[in-house]
Amino acid sequence: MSIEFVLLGVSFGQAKLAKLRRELLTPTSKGGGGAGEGFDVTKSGDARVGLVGFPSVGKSTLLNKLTGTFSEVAAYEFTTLTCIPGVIMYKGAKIQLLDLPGIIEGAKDGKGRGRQVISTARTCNVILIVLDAIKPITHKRLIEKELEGFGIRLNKTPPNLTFRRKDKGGINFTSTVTNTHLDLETVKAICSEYRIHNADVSLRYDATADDLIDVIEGSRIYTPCIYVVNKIDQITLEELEILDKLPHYCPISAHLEWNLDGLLEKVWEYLDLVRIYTKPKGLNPDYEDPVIVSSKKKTVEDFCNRIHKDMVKQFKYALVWGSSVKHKPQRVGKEHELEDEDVVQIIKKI
Ligand SMILES: Nc1nc2c(ncn2[C@@H]2O[C@H](COP(=O)(O)OP(=O)(O)OP(=O)(O)O)[C@@H](O)[C@H]2O)c(=O)[nH]1
Ligand SMILES: [Mg+2]
Repeated sequence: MSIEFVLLGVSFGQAKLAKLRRELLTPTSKGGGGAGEGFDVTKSGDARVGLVGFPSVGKSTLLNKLTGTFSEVAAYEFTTLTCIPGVIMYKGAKIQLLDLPGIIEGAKDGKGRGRQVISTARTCNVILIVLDAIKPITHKRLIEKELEGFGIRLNKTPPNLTFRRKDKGGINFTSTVTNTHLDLETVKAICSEYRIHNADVSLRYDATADDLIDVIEGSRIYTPCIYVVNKIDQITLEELEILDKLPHYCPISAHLEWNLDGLLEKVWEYLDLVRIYTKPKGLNPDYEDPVIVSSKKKTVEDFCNRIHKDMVKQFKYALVWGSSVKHKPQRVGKEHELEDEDVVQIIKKI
């Protein structure tokens, strides 16, 4: 009995906290504060990658080395005061890299330019959390907390659970697996915190209270993240080996340009982009300038839309060469899913 009460207490607390966080993010009056507003930098290219970290970890140095763009570098903190975009051309894709001001603890609650930085991070396809190899590794968790508090979920997939509001019938809880975190009482407690008294909740895995809160609140963003540990020129080989155990990690020295190729390869992997080569009728495919689509939206229709918004209206069928098809070429419709490095020829209606 007492254990149940403790559990209930935890979930009450979590739900309350989550609600508080949301209220913090909601602007209190129109035009006031500008909460949730990022920096005014236009999205361009095929994907956007953001550099997030404490001051002086080497974000600007990294932007300069990777993109050739100039962003001021200095030994003092808060050198960068706004968002500076640069461009990386990689495997035919144009990747926008954003240098951002350093954030501090409490950034999500409005300290420094934190909110603007994190709002901009929300618009990125991949986030690079830059850490200083000579600073405590606990900094990793501090930065994660700031991003999480702003609704960004790092290297996570959306919770596989259904939450449906109803008009009546109370709270209904079903699960296809054994749950160690949630039971009917906890689910009811969380729902009541949001003044929800009628809903169906069904789980297909061992979800936590936080997972349920994420789904109830919505507006979560699921972003792949790489922990870039910079300044490895300052540590010993033994220390590097310990760092090596971190998941999603990439060691570099921006200043000495160590392992920047390794970092780009990892960024490419986490962006999970698909390159499609176009083949005009009677000509060779254009291998220099692929059309880039995301691996989540890679149908022939998505490909057409990347070229021109009206293209799909004239679409009759497509000929495809590559790993998504058996025959070379194969005739496909606009629902067909393409794979990396496929060659496509669009046949239009006459
Ligand atoms: N030893 C070493 N120093 C580095 C490296 N990268 C950057 N630095 C130094 O670290 C200091 C801070 O670098 P910046 O690139 O300005 O850092 P930042 O993260 O952009 O800092 P803010 O804009 O203040 O947030 C500078 O003195 C750099 O020369 C590296 O790989 N090794
Ligand atoms: Mg900087």
